[in-house]
Amino acid sequence: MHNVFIALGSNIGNREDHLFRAITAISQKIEGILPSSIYETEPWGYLDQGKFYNMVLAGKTALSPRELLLFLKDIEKEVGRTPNFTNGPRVIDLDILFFDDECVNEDKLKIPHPRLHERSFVLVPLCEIAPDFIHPNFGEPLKTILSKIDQSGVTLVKRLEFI
Ligand code: PH2
Ligand code: MG
Ligand code: MG
Repeated sequence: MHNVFIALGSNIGNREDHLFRAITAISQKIEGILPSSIYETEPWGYLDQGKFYNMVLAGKTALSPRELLLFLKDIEKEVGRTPNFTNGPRVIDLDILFFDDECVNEDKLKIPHPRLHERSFVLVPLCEIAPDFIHPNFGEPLKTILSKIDQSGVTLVKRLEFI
């Protein structure tokens, strides 16, 4: 079994409902899910869009990195995602952050997620559940990486329990 971290985001429609529907589907192939809280976050990259709900979760899976990617893409479709421009609004976004401490560098799959170290909407929830996890590319714990970036624009919405 592999230890994985996944980021979830939504900024269209009923954002909380989209997150919960995604988690329910994810739990079919990822066990022992540990969710972070849900945060409301200012849009990053493309600013002229609604605020996001973001969270992360940790769990264990037997899937390979590519199988996990396809599994998550299927769930994005099922929850209602339609194609849009880079960094634009989306019903649901599911990104692989870490897969054990593996590094994958393929056209359509980069692990660790190449921008997570500059995104407080990912690092704040990540540090809630795994502050001491060492980033495989940087050799530093996540809490150290978070301490170097601006954390404003990330507001706690709701605490979740073990699922
Ligand atoms: N996702 C993006 C681009 N910008 N901003 C926030 N706050 N949250 C996101 O999940 C997000 C974003 C592309 O995936
Ligand atoms: Mg994303
Ligand atoms: Mg994505």
